[in-house]
Amino acid sequence: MGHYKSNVRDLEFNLFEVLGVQERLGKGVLAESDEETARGVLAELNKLATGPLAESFADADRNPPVYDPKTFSVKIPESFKKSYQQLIEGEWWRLGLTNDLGGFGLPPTVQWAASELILGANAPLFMYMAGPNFAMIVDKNGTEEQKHWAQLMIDRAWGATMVLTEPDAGSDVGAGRTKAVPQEDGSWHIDGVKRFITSAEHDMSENIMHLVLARPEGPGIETKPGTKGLSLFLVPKFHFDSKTGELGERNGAYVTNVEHKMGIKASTTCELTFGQHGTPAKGWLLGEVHDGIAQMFQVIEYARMMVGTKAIATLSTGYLNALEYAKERVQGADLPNMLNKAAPRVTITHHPDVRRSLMLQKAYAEGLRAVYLYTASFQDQLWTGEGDQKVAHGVNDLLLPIVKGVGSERATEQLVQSLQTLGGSGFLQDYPIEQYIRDAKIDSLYEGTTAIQSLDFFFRKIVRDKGASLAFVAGEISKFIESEAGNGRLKNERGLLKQALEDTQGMLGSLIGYLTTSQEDPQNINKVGQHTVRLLMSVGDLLIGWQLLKHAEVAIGKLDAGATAKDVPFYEGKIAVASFFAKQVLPELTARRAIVEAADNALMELDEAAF
Ligand code: ST9
Ligand code: FAD
Repeated sequence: MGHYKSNVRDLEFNLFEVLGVQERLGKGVLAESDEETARGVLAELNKLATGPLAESFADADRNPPVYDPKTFSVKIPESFKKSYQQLIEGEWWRLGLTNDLGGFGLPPTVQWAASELILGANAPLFMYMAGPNFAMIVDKNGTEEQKHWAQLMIDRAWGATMVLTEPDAGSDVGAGRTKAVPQEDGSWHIDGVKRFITSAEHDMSENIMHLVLARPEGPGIETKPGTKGLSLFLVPKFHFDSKTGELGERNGAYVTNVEHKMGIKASTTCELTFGQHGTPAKGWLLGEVHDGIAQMFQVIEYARMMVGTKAIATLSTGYLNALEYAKERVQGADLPNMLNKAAPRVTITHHPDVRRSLMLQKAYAEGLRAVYLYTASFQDQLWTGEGDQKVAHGVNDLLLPIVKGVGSERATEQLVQSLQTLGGSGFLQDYPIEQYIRDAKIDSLYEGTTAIQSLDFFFRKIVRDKGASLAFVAGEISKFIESEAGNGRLKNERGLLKQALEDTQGMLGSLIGYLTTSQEDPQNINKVGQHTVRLLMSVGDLLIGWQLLKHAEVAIGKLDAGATAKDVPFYEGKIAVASFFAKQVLPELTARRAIVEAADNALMELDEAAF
């Protein structure tokens, strides 16, 4: 058996028993698919993920890609290439494409559920497949000629990258100095050094299209500081025939270093140097507008969803590995027999603390899965054009920093608990969890750190939105609280959810208050900045608590209607985990609210020397 333990049953529960995705299928842009197609895709991909994709997971970690500075090239390990080939040959890169570009005609909920399987089995494989998806953004924003390039990127399975970061411009993308100078032939010469660029060099595709943010400079061009002065350029590794895609000369964008990392070692993280090795790095402005940051955010939104889903996928397999171990490992006696030295030894699942930890891992794995799929259900509406598009847009935007920020933070934290379940054995490379921890840590760093997600959540997704999307979601939670959900059996839990909602609203109210008073005392905004991550994590817990209870409601209905023997433990688990989370996690929000309400600026007034 490979390392990857998927949870297709829970994916299907979310899609078909909770979200009712099947009702969307068979119409409009989804005319070609039905429930059977969607289940079929999950089943087929699950076979691939647990088999050939998972196979190179450990090998590519122990024998990572090798960089040759003489040729600026990278050799990817053979085992990993073999896994990648399976994805390409199966045309799985079509999954995320729109119909006109050759997609499978499945909605984002199903796309993300399917993506979880690849991301959980071997995430770098997914990241190398960026070409077709990024081509969609080229198609959306490009000139007529560039739309054809997008098709070439898809047809020829080119790789692609998103190129923002520089040594002095990480979170602060607007500090980027890479420049672009216009040429007479309509192209631009890109000049500068980018760092930490994922997949910028490898030997698995004939070409790589770099999507590069650079600052245009030249006669008649107004240079603006910050992100608003950046434009997006298409910079191919090899020049190509504009019609056929046939490769020409090497372009002057070279990978000049590949980083040695803690995890996701199979994924190349590259320094990418433009125009400094004797050959100009030619780029083409995407579309005809200098609106690079807005265009790049179309890529970033997709990538943030991917990073959150990756983290959650890893947590889920970490939990299931821990669970399997715990069911087998015999150690110690039952606590009630602790004084009887001759008492029978039991499996560790008998120990209350192991149960507590396993249930918490389950709560975050399944609760976060519910949150990312709930988020994707709004992307479904945008994909099909059904429903209130403004609401769908706003709620998707609101929830992305939760999926990415909370997903990655809780995954890292709970994966450490999965390892703990295995005792000393968890520390060994005989088990996958140590690699899961190393591979998942990046998720709270790239695509915007957690602090950046929390600032985005508060300032852009709540304040700038005037609370509209948040009010929509809070309204849905309130409806659930006031309903008879659970047929009388979730009454206490709905009460706990009500308190959690009030506590979160209390936290938010305090932060809005500090923001408002910062107009008179600018230092008050630092009180906001101290607590935005706390708010993000708390809203995350609120949403997880709510989603788990919604699942419990469905499970109660299924049990009452007479579920099959095979399904009974699954549904009972749903009720148990929801109740556990409501009783053991949601009450923590009351204390967090008190902390936010009592905020002061002592931390900010402290001299740096005292740290
Ligand atoms: C990175 C990549 O880390 C890591 C992994 C890559 C993996 C790639 C592979 C992907 C996978 C694909 C595979 C597909 C395969 C499919 C197969 C299927 C099976 N939303 O607030 P302002 C815009 S990359 C939307 O003033 P500052 C907006 O245009 C590096 N737009 O910001 C706005 O203008 P306006 C990632 C947003 O103070 C403008 O920006 N690096 C949003 O100038 C300015 O906004 C980062 O993420 C948003 N949420 O700059 C950087 N926010 O206001 C993190 C802003 O007029 N830093 N815009 O609308 C930040 O995000 C900063 O907050 C900042 C601040 C840079 C935005
Ligand atoms: P910094 O911005 O220096 O942050 C350091 C610390 O300060 C963090 O804890 C951060 O939260 C905090 N901080 C910074 N600013 C603020 C603020 N305003 N408020 C509060 N806290 C703040 N980039 C690409 O362009 N393309 C890629 O493909 C890509 N892939 C990557 C792959 C890997 C493996 C890695 C490690 C990075 C990758 N990156 C990529 C870069 C990544 O997006 C950045 O590392 C990330 O955005 C953080 O920037 P930084 O490392 O410079 O950290």
